[in-house]
Amino acid sequence: MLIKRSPNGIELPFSSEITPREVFESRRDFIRQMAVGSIAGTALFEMANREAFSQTPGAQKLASTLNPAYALIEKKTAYKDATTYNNFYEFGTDKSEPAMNAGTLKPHPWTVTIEGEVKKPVTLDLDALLKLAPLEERVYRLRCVEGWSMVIPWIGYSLSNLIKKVEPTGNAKFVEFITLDDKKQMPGLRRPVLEWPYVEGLRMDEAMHPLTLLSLGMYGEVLPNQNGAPVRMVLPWKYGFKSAKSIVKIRFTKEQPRTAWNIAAPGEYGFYSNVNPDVDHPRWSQASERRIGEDGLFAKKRKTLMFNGYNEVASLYAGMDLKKFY
Ligand SMILES: Nc1nc2c(c(=O)[nH]1)N[C@H]1C(S)=C(S)[C@@H](COP(=O)(O)O)O[C@H]1N2
Ligand SMILES: [Mo]
Repeated sequence: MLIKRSPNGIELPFSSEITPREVFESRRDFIRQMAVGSIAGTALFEMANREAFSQTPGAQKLASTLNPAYALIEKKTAYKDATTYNNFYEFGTDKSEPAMNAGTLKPHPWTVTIEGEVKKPVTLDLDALLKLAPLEERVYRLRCVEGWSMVIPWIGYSLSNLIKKVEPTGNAKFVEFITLDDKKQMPGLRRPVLEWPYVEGLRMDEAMHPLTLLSLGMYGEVLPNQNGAPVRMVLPWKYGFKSAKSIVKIRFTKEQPRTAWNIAAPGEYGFYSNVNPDVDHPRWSQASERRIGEDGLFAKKRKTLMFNGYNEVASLYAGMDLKKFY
């Protein structure tokens, strides 16, 4: 991986290299694609897709019901890729580091404190979070600002379920998501890569949108540590960094929250950060992406879609200049 220095001197990753492992896996995928293409059978597609489900031995299963309204019909990213190619800077800045280092995270016991502009502030433990609303499986596309994407079967429910329970006051205009800040559990916090803790935020109407997922699991199991155990956000129409992991606090505010990446490089990462192929990152194009698992000599880049293909959110931004509010 190349490390590029941003104007303010912070090291930012720049993903472009194809690793030997990726080349090897792409060959396997290529052979599989040939087979699917020549026989063109649904059964074969299903067989190939089932390979995505080889989870962590001994991990806790999490029952859920597939929500057909959010079941993207695209080949799911292999579990192996989704759990070994991660951005989670609290465990290191290399894609492979979270999987190697996140064993020190203790995802239970765990509590999430909901505070700020709400009539009913509360601290919920994991059990309360799991029981707050029926668990759904939703297959979402996740697009990283670095130019790659995955398709992941998440487990969780709309954040709106939780928001309604705490009864926001009329002053609540934004929601802030705050990640755990414990050097003992997260060795990466010792390095000043970002301003810690990792903080993200949404406007209230974005937070209330049914797509906005509070996630407690993926691939039929509780979240692996490297994917943000035990609870994280998943915002499929925004760049991946908006989806904060390992959340301990949700705060309702009057003012737009400061966010970790906006603080680090305001000219590169805005508050909204909606996936937008027409607004390039200052240092690279956002017009296309590579799907993890397809990166090979024969794999074509995919066109990035406005709002990552989730057009149902477009009305949230009616009348806004999305070049200005990037
Ligand atoms: N706390 C925290 N949350 C985070 C990050 C991080 O470094 N720290 N990285 C973000 C980025 S850049 C991406 S692309 C996604 C990756 O999620 P995944 O590893 O589950 O695919 O997590 C996001 N959430
Ligand atoms: Mo990302």
